[in-house]
Amino acid sequence: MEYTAYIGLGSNLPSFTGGPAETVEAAMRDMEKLGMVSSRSSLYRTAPVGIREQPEFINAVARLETDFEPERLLQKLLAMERGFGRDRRQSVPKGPRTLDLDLLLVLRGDEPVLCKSPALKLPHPELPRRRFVLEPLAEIAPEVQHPLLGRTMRQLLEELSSRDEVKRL
Ligand code: PH2
Ligand code: MG
Ligand code: MG
Repeated sequence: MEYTAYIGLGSNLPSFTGGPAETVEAAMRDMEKLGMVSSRSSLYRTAPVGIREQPEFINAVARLETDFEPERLLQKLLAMERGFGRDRRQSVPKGPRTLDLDLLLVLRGDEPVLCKSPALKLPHPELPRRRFVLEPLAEIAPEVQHPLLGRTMRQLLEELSSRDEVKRL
């Protein structure tokens, strides 16, 4: 398939499938509709970053092989979020959500896709700062390079100063 996409999953509210862990598991299975999930991280229980007064998150990362180009894939992921009950009109940015699917990094063959449109930034600008992303990402893609920083995911994790609480389940 043409693209390899690393997708961050997050949930801190229940959905029709169950609690956040069940929701993330169900979303991983649902992603098979968009291509082939060729790798997935463990689940991580993580302390909320940004707005601290909200429930703990379950986070994970999946690697998806897909023929959808990144903007199209993003539309598909946003539709999946809605399918799990997320309503962006009635929620606070960075606040509690049933399902968050973030495009972190996309490769076309071996070449990273760079994107700076209002709707989509690739690689995800927050990736190097977020332990709840880097822990699961480094678990499945330790040697993958960040295309702008020239550091592998393992190195970015090692160099991360934030000590946000992240527990592998
Ligand atoms: N997502 C946010 C804001 N804060 N904190 C954790 N632990 N996990 C998340 O996925 C998360 C967050 C906005 O997308
Ligand atoms: Mg997010
Ligand atoms: Mg998001």
